[in-house]
Amino acid sequence: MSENYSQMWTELGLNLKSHEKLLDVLGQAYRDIFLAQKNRPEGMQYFDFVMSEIHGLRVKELLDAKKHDRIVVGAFCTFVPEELILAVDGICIGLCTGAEYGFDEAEKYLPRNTCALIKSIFGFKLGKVCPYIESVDLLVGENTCDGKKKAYEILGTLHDKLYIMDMPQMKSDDGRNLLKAEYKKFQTKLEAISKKKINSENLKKSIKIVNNKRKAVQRLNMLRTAEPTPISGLDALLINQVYFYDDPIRYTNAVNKICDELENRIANNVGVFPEKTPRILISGCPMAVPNWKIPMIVENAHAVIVGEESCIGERGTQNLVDDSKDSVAELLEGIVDRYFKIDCAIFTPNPSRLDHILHMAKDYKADGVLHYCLQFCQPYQIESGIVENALEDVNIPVLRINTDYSQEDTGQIRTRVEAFIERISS
Ligand code: BJ8
Repeated sequence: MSENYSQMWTELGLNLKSHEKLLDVLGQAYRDIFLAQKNRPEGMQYFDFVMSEIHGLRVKELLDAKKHDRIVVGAFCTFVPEELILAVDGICIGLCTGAEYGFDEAEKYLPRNTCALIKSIFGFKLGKVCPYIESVDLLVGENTCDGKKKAYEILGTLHDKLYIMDMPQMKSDDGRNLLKAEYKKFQTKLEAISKKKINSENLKKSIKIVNNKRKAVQRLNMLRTAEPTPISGLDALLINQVYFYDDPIRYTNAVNKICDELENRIANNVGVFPEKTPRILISGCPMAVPNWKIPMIVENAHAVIVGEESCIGERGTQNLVDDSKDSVAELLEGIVDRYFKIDCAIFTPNPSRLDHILHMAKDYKADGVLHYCLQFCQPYQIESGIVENALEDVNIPVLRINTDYSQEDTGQIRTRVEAFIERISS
C-alpha cells in the first residue's frame, strides 16, 4: 500500500494488529495466486492496483465522499439495487465475505454448521478488520436464505446501521409485488438518510451508469467464449469481484479497456493457456474476495475457467434495466423487472437457473461444469443434484464440490479436480 493509512484505520476503530496480519496474509496469497500467473493481459495492472489499495485508497475515497455529504451503503447481496443508491448520490459497496477470519468469535453467536459466507460477515465485524463495514451509513441485509435471515437478527445487535429488506421466495405476481414494495421502502430510506430526493433525472442517469457497468462485464464474458480463451478464470473472477468495490464509471472504463486488449489477443490467436486446454464452467455459490481456492486449484491443474454462473459472475450481471421511460414510477418498474429475474436458489421453483446453466455451458463451450457449494448452504446444495442431472442428460460432465474457506481440504479437492479434468480431456 503506497500510503500509511494507520490513522484512518484507527479512527474507524479497527484492530490495527489483527488488520495488519490480515493484510499480510492476503498480500502474500495475492502474489502467489494472481501475480504468479503467466501471460496476463496488461489491463490487469489496474485491477492489481485496486486490490493493493482495497483497504487504503478506496476507503479514503469513501470517507472523503462522506465529508461531502454522500452516503455509503454496504450490501451482501446482488438483490440490493445499486441504481437507487447512486440516484441519491450514494456509493454502493458489496461487502466481502470470502475469508475464514474470526470464525471462533463468530461461532459464539452462530451455530458451527452455518455457511462460511455468513460466518465471515460476523468474523470481520467482531475482529474489527473491515474498514468498509465500519464506514457505512446503511448496511443492507436481505431475507434470502434462512441462514442469512436469522443471522441478521443477531448482526443487528452488533451493527447499529443494519436495515433489513424482505425478499420474495417465489417468482409469482405476489412475489414481484413484494419486491417492488421493498424497493419503494428502500427508496424512502435512502432519501431519508441522504436527504436527497430521487427524481427521474438522477434515476435515469444512475440506471445508465449501472447498465454500462453490466454491459462492460457482459462484453468481457463474451470474449471468454473464444478459443483459446484470452484471459484466465482467476483474472476474470477478480474483475467480477472488483465490480462490487470500485467507482462504477472508473471500473467500466477499465473493463472496456481490458476488453479492447482481449479483442486484439483474439484477433492474433493469443490465448492465456494453450489451445485445447479443457474448459470449465463454475456454477453455484458466490465467490467473494478473497475466496480464490477453487479457481486456483482448477487453473493450476491446467484447465481454464471460462465462466461463472454465480452472483459474482453472470447471475449477478446479466440483464439490463430499461432506461427508456421518463417517470420515477416507470423506471422503478424497470428496476424491479430486472432484479426479479435473478435466479438465486432461494427461489422455489427455480427453473430459469437451470436454463441459464445449460445455455452458459453451450455458449462458453464448456467441457465440464464444476458445481461449487459452500458447506451448509442448503439452497445451492439441494439444487446441485437437479443441476447435475440436467447437465448429464445432455452429456456435460459435472463435478460437485462442497467446501468452506479453510485450506484443509485443498489436497483432496485437487485430487478430485485433476481426475475430473482427465475425464473431460479424454
Ligand atoms: S442472490 S446467491 S448474493 S442470497 S452461500 S449465505 S445462500 S447459505 S449468498 Fe447470495 Fe443474494 Fe442469492 Fe446471490 Fe445462504 Fe448459501 Fe450461505 Fe449464500
